[in-house]
Amino acid sequence: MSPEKILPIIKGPEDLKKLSIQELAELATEIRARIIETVSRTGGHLASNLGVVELTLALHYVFDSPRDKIVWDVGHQCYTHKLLTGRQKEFSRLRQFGGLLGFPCLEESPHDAYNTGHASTALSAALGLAVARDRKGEKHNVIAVVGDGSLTGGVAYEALNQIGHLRERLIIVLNYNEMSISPNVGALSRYLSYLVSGQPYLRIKEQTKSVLRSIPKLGWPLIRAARALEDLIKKTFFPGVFFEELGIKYIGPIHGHSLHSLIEALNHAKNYTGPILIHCVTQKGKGYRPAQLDPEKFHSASPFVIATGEPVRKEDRPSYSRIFGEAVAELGRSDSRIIAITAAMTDGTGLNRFAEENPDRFFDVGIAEQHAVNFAAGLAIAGLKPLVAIYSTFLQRAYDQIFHEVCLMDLPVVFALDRAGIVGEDGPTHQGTNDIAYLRHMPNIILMAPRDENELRHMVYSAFQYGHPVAIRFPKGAGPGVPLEKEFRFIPAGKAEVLKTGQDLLVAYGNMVAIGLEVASRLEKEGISLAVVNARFARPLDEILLPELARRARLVVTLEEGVVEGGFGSALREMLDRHQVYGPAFKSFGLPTNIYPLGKPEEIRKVLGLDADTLTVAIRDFYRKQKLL
Ligand SMILES: Cc1ncc(C[n+]2csc(CCOP(=O)(O)OP(=O)(O)O)c2C)c(N)n1
Repeated sequence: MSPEKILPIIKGPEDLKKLSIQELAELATEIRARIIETVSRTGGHLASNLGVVELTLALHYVFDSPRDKIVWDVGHQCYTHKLLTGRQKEFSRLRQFGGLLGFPCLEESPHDAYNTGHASTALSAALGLAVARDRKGEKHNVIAVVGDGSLTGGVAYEALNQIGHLRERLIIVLNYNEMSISPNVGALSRYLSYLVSGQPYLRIKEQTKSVLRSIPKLGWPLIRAARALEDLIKKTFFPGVFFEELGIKYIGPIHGHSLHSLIEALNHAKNYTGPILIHCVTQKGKGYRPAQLDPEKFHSASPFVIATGEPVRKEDRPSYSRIFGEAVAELGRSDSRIIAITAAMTDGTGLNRFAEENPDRFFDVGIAEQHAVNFAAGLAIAGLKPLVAIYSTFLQRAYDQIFHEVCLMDLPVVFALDRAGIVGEDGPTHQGTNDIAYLRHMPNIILMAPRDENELRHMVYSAFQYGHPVAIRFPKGAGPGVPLEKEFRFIPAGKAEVLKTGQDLLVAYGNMVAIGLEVASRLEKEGISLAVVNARFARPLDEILLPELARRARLVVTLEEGVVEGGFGSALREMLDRHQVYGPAFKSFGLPTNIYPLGKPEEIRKVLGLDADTLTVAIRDFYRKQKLL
């Protein structure tokens, strides 16, 4: 890496304004090198960040942050922004325990105008900021930066609807790179790509102009007729007519890596008195060949070798996502009613195999979780077997659809909640810790969580048999690496399994079963005897086995990697209450509802007390407090 000359002297955005365009371009090169070097160590959203270096420089060159407010949609592309706003030193600890968040963070800097992590929210938030500004008589600019992928989310259209209606002064920068995580999908995406690739209006306009120029003396009627013709052409072909019709001025498409074009367009937008959208064309992964060639792989990369782009560490065990995806593909081969749906996460959810084998039975609906669930309900009511694979944190979006479209009608939709539990380096917006609580009270739903990847396969198989809404939650990363049984096995709904006998009772859910076994075996050596039950289901619970074991126990503990409030432990407690089992002392170990520290899952687990060491101590203490030791 050649030594940085300009970046170290940029202490804040004001320092940018002293630079020439040439120096800004050199700074862009230094920033790219810094981002590549850092992310190669820490992992992170490489391709998206490399794509917006010039755009971010131009934004900070033209506007005055923090007075002017820049709202980043998703926020995963904010690394250059962080480097330009006084966080260069901390940047080396990006996404690390105690380090810098990879998303905007109000607590980190006044330059972060709004916290994001989930997609499609920037337009609504920016409109709120713009309306507040005007009502308070302030004068600053509000700029929303939104990707074409994020523009597939329904909430973005709800915002556009109100933006065009209110016509407040607001700048929207559409960062168009043809990619969501995978290539972008949908009719609007096709329209945007048409604007960029065809640009028929520009050609026709030039032709019209040259025809008009070639007529020597035009009278006003002819000029008016020519203008009307131009308007007609504009209406038919004008780039951005969609936005213009909504009442949002459109500029573009412009070259998103040309500092000159960006600065010119942003300056123009700054002086505009209503809502205006600048359509910038950028390239994901720009400046790093492996990321340019495979932007999907480098959307969110784990640490890699810069020279080759290859990951530093190759997982020796397959991820839960992969095992899940293979099970779905296998089941799809013998049941043509299975339809798989993803909300812009084909690869992440492991559905790529099914998608390749069944292109007509696979749907990427864009970043549209609510629609995905509603769409699945339509398929289910018509007799098909839809599977909706969405990360736990993003399914939160579709709460009402799960309730109103699926559960109330008791439709057999299978939800696969990947990244359930502690997710790690992406920070608080991405933790999948709420799903047990937000699903547990839904009518008719069956909730389950496998203790390992083998059980996941059986759960996927069983889920399609129940004939009710089903949600299977499983964690990020690899399972314990147990051998996989070839034949699928049916697990009756609500059937728990005893893994170890003992006097008192430990009931664990999902990935906490392995930790529960470890803790129980350590405590056994101290004379503490705990039966360990793999609950498998949070709903319905095993109404026979669990009350029976609890009745005999002096103490019951539950383990879950989810929020305790409204979680699995609460479910068991309510069930014991229903069965009038009041004898044993009861304690739930799980997660708090407040914001989690940043770091690797194992670091977060330790801080929050869900690792085997801390749990061993905590359960021993519980025995002591109950005077059972
Ligand atoms: C509600 C929600 N669903 C899914 C995601 C996962 N996700 C993160 S970034 C991204 C793609 C965003 O594409 P785009 O806005 O075009 O930004 P780009 O990375 O292409 O710059 C997706 C699907 C998310 N953050 N939020």
